[in-house]
Amino acid sequence: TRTPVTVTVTGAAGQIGYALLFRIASGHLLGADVPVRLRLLEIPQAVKAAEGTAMELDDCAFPLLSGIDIFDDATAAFEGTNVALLVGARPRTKGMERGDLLEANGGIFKPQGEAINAGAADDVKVLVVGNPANTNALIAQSHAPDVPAERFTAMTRLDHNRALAQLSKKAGVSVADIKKMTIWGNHSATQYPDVFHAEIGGKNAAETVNDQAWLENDFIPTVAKRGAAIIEARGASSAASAASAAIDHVHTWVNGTADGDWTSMAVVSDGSYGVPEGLISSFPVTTEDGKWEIVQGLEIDDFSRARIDASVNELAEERDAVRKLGLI
Ligand code: NAX
Repeated sequence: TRTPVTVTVTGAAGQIGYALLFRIASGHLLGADVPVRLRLLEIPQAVKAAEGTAMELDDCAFPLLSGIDIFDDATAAFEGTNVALLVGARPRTKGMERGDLLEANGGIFKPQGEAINAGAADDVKVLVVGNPANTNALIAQSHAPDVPAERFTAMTRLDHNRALAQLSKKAGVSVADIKKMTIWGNHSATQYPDVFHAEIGGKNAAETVNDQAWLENDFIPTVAKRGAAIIEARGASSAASAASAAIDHVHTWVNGTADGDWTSMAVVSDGSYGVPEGLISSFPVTTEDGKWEIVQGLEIDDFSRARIDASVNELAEERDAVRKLGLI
């Protein structure tokens, strides 16, 4: 039998954690033949709730789940970690300025980056879900100098999946018929969901839909503001869909993208498409053998250029702000 893969989940007692852990333990993260060992990290006040979730995980009798440990200390939680899912974060509360938000999250992601650097497995892969996800990933990455920068990623797969769903409805096709969707930039309202390179049944999606007004006034804002619409409808933020996207992100990273398709991941920029080197920005990426690569050579027209630049500028501002705060 295979050696279990160690997966650390932070914010394990939160609502995404609750939707995520059962899918990891049932084999959806890494595959139906890969045993997992869970390490859960929470703040001390939420450890008891995490213990409750662990009791339920026990009660599922998942054959692939080979153990669960719960921690309130990051150094211990990331010991030997192969896959780190950083979900816990400090939400923005009323009256909180952006600087306060970045600072509060720096207090979480700096020590977690240090802990990953100190104790994670050599092959560690990190996905940051907690917002502001791209910049939190940048903070963690900059405190893990011994871990290759490309192992730190942030989640835009939920935005990618939302874009697939919207386009499939508009075009009256299954999401499975759509390939090469792209989310560019920041996981925020400035993100740019790009259908100009997407394909529906092998044909260009933008040409197939041929409705620029829908694209500008419906598709892009609907995808970018979907998080707020879910809160409005559900009275709570996206949880099961966010967990599902996190599963997809890691599964694709580990198992590879299909031929003729790609996915969206926020990854450290090498300067591709004019995105400043070092920013953790969403790109079209292919994956193979546990490694990602930014898709090269796509033509970017003025419409797309302006939107990519706006989102990337926001990322640069966030980076400058956390630099000023001494967080990177
Ligand atoms: P919850 O507030 O339900 O859960 C967060 C959990 O994190 C809490 O249990 C809290 O105790 C824990 N936590 C706080 N600080 C911690 C620390 N230092 N170490 C370990 N655990 C800690 O939030 P939930 O709805 O689960 O959302 C989690 C994060 O995901 C939020 O930051 C949210 O904004 C973000 N999201 C990101 C998305 C994305 O696409 N990238 C989409 C969904 C979601 O909004």
